[in-house]
Amino acid sequence: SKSKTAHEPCEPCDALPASFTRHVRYGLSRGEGARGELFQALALSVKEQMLDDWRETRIKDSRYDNKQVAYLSLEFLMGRTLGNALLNLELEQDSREALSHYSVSLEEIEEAEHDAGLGNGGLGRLAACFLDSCASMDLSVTGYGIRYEYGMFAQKIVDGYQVERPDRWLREGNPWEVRVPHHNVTVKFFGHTESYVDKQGRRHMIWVDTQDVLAVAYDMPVPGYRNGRVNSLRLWKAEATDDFDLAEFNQGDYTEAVARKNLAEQITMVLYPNDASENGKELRLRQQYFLSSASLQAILKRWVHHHGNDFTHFAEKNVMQLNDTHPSIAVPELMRLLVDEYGLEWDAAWAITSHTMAYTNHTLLPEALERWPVRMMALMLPRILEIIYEINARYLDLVAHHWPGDGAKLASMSIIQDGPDPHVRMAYLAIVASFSVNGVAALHTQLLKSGLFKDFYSLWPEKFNNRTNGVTPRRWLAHCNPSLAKLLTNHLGKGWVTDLSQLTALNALTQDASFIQKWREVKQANKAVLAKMIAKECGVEFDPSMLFDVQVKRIHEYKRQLLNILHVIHLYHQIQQGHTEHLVPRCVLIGGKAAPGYFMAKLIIKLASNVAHMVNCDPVVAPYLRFAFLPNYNVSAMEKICPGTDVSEQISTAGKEASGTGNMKFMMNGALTIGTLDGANIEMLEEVGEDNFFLFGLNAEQVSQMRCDYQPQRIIAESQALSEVMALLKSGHFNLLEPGIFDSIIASIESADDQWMTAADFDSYRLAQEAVAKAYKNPKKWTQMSIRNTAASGRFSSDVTIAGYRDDIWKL
Ligand code: DL6
Repeated sequence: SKSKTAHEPCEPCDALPASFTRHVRYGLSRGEGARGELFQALALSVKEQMLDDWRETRIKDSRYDNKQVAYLSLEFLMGRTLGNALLNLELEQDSREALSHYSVSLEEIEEAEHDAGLGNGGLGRLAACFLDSCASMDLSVTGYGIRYEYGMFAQKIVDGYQVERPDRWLREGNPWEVRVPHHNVTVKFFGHTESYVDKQGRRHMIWVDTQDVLAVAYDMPVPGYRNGRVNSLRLWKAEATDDFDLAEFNQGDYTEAVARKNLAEQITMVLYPNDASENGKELRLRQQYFLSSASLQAILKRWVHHHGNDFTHFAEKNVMQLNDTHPSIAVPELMRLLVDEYGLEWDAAWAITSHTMAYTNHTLLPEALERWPVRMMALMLPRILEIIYEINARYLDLVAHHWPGDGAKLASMSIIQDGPDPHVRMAYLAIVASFSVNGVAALHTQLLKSGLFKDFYSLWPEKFNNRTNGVTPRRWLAHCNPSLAKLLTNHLGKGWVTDLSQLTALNALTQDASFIQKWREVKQANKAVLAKMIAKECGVEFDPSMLFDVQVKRIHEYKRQLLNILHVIHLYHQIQQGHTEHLVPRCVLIGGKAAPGYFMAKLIIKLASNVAHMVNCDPVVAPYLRFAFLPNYNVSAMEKICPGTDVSEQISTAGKEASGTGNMKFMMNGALTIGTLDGANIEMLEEVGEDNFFLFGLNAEQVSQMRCDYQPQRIIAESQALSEVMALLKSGHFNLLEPGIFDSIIASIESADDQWMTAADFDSYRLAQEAVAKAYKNPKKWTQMSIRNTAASGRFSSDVTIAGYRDDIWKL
C-alpha cells in the first residue's frame, strides 16, 4: 500500500513506533503518560501513517478523472476511530510494540477515545458503515457532513428517568481531523433577491444583502481495508466571516458584531437529537442548507478547477447521494449555483441536477417526512424558495399531463403543500429531482411504492429501487469480536473480511463437535465481557450461564421496547407464582436513548428502570431473571454488546421499521433473532430459514387490516397472561411511590388508537419466547443455530449493499 509514483516522491515517514515516541515526547503535558494523552499520541502517529496514501488517493481520483460520489448526510455516527483504523491499516502489532514501554494495554488506550457521536442511530451509523465499505472497495466516495461541537447527548439515568447531558466530544481535540482552510467557502442566508437584465437581454436573479457564514473544512481520513485507499469525510464548521464582522465594527457596534459571530457559529453547535421528526426548527433548516451549500460549492469549485466552466460532462462524473431528505435542499442549491453563479440556462442546469441527485428514503413514518414552512424559507433562503417554486411549476405541468383535469392530484403531489400556512415537502422535492429513489429493505421499498410514494411510483417507476442495508464486517465482526474472527480465519482463511459470503462455508462445520465447542467458548467469553460491562454500568449481575436477551436501539413506540418489558413482567409474575418449571434463566438488557421531547419514550425508560428494580431486588426471582437498562447506549457499547448476545430483539410493529441494522450486527456475531416480519428481518429470515429464527406477530398487511377494527381490550381479556400483566401494571406494583405515573402507558396499550398494536402481538411474542427458552436448553442445537446465523449473514455486509449502489445507482 505504500507504492509511490515516480513523479510524486514522498519522504518516508517514521514507522509507527518511532512516530509514537516522537508524539509522546512532544505531546505529553503530564509527563507520565495519562491514557488520554497516549491515545492522542497514538492517534496522531496512526494518522501520520495514512497521510501519503490519503494524498495519493486524492491525486489518483483527480488524475483519472474518476466519477465521484458525494454522500451528503446530516449524520455520520462514526464511534471510535482508532481500533478500526489499526485493523484496516494492519497496524495493531506495531501499536502494541509502541505501547510496550508503558504499563497500559492497547485495549485500554482504545477505551480512552471519545465516541464521535455525530448521529442519532441507524441512519448515521449506516453512513459510517458505507464510508468503510466504499474505501475498502476502492471507490471514490466522499462523505460530507457537519462538525457538530456537541454530538448525540450523553444519557444518564437518575431515579429511573433519562437525563440528558451535553456531549463535548471535541474537548480534548480531535487528532484525526485536518483543518483545510483553502477549501473554505461562504454560505448565504437571509437578504433578498433582485433581478437584472444583462447586455444580451437575459434576465437574471441575484441574492443580495445576505448574512454570510464561513464554512470551514475539516477532513477526516477513511482508510480502506488494507488497500492503500484513504477516502475523506469532510465535516463543515460554521464560523463568522471577516466581512461580516467588519461591517459591524465599522459602524462601531462591537458587541452586536460579536453576538452575530456567535449566531453564525451556532449553526454547527449541536446535533438535533430526534430520530423521527425535527418539528420545523429554524436552526435545523440552517444546518441543512449550510451543509448542502458548502458541499456543492466545494464540488463545483473542484470541477471548475479541472474543467473550467464547461459543465457538459458534470453529470457523468458526479453523483450526490442524499441520505434521507435532510440534505435535499441541495436540489435547489445546485440549481442556484449553476444558474446564478455559473450562468447556465435553467434547462441545462436542470438536466445536470436531475441526473446527479439520488435520494435514499429511511422511514415510513409519515410524521418523519420533513416539511418546512414557506414563510421560514422566504426569510432565510429567499432565492432558494423562488427556485423551488419554479421547479414545482414545471413539474406540476408534467403531473397535469399525466392526470389531466385532476386538481386533487395536483394538490396532493405538489412540492408546496397549500393551506393557511403552506409548507415545502422535502421528500417530494427530492423525488422530483432525483434519478434514483431507493428504500433500504425489500419490504420498505415495496411499501414506499404501494403507499407513501404511490403516485410518484406511477409517474416514474424507473426511478424506484431497493438497496437493502448492510453493516461493515470490519468493525462489526473483525474488530469487535476478535476471538470469533480468529476462529473464523483459522477455519476459513482471511477472505471473509472482504467477502462475507465466504461465511456460508461454516454450514459444513455445524456437525463438527470440536468446532461447536470452540464456538461456545468464544460466546461464553464474550458474554463474560458483556456481564462485566453491565455490572459496571448498571450494577446488575448478569450470569454468563444464563440466556442473554438484548434489545438496544433508539427508544420509540414503534420499536416496541414496551412489548419486551411486558414480557419481563410476565416472567416475573410466573416466577413469583412458582411457575418456574419451563423457564430458562434469563438476563434481559434494554438500552437506548429517547428524544428529549418524546414523552412516551422517556416514560418507557422509566418503566424499564422500575421493573428492573423490582426484578433485581427479589431473591426469589434472581435465579431465573435479571433485568437491566443500560445508560448511554452508543457505538462503542454495541461493540461489546453484540458479541455477547444470545437473542436479539427485533420486535417492531410490522411495516414500521424501514430496515434495521442492529439486527444484522447481532446476526453476524451469532445471536439468534426473535423478530417480526418487518424491515430487513424478512430478508434475514429468508437467508437463515425459519428453523433458526424465532418469528412471531402480525405481518404488515395484517397490521393494516387489523387497524380498521382494533380492539385491544378484547385481546387483553382473552389472554390470561396479558390480563395478569396488565393487572400487575395497573396495581401500581412498579410505582408504589409514584402513583399513576404509568397511566399513559396503560392507556396506550388499551387504546383502539394504539398504532403500534402492542397487545395484538403479545401472546404470539410470549410463545416465541417460550420457543427461545426451549431451544436454549439444548446447547448443541443452540450453538448450531448460532453458527448458521453467522453463516447466513453474508448478504448483510455493507460491501454487498455498496456493490448495489455502485453498479445500479452510481454506475462507477
Ligand atoms: O436505513 C438506516 C436506518 C434503518 O435501518 C432504520 O430502520 C430506520 O428507522 C432509520 N431511519 C431513520 C430516519 N429517521 N428519520 N427521519 O433514522 O434508518
